[in-house]
Amino acid sequence: MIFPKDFLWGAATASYQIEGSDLKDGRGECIWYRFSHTPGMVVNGDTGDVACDHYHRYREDVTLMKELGLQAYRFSTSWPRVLPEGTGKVNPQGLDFYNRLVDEVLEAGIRPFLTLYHWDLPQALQDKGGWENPDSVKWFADYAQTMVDSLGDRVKDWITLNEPFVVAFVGNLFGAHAPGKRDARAAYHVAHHLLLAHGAAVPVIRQHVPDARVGITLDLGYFESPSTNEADQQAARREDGFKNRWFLEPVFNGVYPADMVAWLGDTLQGIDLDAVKAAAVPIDFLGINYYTRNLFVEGDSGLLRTRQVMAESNPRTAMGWEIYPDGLRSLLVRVAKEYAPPVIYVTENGAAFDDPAPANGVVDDPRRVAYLQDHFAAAAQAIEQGAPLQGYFVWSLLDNFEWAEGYNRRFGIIHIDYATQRRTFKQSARYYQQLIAAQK
Ligand code: IFM
Repeated sequence: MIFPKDFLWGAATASYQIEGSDLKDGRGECIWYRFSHTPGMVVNGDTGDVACDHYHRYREDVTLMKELGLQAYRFSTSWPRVLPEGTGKVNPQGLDFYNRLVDEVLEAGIRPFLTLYHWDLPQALQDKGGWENPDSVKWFADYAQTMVDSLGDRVKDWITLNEPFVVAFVGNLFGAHAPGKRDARAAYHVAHHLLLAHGAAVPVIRQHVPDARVGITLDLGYFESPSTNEADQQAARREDGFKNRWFLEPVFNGVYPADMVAWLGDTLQGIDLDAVKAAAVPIDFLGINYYTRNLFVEGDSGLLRTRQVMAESNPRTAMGWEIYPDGLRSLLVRVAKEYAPPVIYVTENGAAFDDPAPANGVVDDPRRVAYLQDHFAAAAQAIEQGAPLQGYFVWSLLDNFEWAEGYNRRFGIIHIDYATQRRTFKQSARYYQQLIAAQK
């Protein structure tokens, strides 16, 4: 595997998934606090109340990052920890935490990549309609300003949103994530305001941090149909429109994909579709999160009239996701060709497996090692084929709160014993450590 000399090797986390200390030190309630405390929403009734206790153990965690040899660390800030009501009065203890974290990361020689929104919307704003409310665009831009004012002198890599698809559709159409709605119209309004919020925040960041590099992270899928039947091919194309092009087209071209607009018809009622041109602000990089391939054929019900089918031959992760590294290669090359982002980072890639308990100071996770190896190789091929890929963030640094799956799914390269909060390197962490050292 050959990577460019200055390729960045990193790992990623997100605030609600690791920090814990919800409602402590002035932090306001977030939608995931409310959702996870609602019976039946998360497996085992798990919540992010304690998670990895990173809020108190961040120093130890940064030491582990340093030991791994990480060159970059992607994390997110919790909006309600900084602005408990979402707007207005700042919580100084919240800002202080992120200041200390950033200093610690820099001190370790690691480049911080800060994501402003990784799903923990202040509940106070959800009570006003959340992302369905057009005011959310301004709320987000103001929050961005608070963060750049405080950290912009040291943080130079900024990501506005993580996975707006999941925020809009898993949270508001499928109801599996906070705020738990099942309403297609609401979901498309949410997606629209997220795109406008991204467009509004980028100039705010640039204005306050002239040397900032700013991007957005999209979870892009690799969609195919196993059949050559025209209707099935169209079904896969619709899924691509739903998940990929609904965000790629606005961010790069300032328009919604015409085929999807025609398909969705009335569902989009009330949205000023032209306004999405405001999402097409120049960005310095595109973050791509890739995990799996999805196969679709024509179906007879649902908004998109598609039906997912399984590829029986390939192994799956504990999430039930097909392991398909070539989808990453293909996606990177396609996005480079069709949208020409100046730089791409894989801002998340990794896998959940049912790991054994630590034994003799290590966790044996050969399937995660193989998963990473194969996806790194696919990324190297994509670079050879012209993708401007300049860095890779493994998801995740630590086992953590996997949203509706709670602590039942482990994505970390570092194992967390939740009873003792003890951290143990998995074999995959050792593999990654050696790879980074060798690449250096
Ligand atoms: O844990 C999540 C992360 O928060 C967003 N991307 C996908 C990961 C695995 O499901």
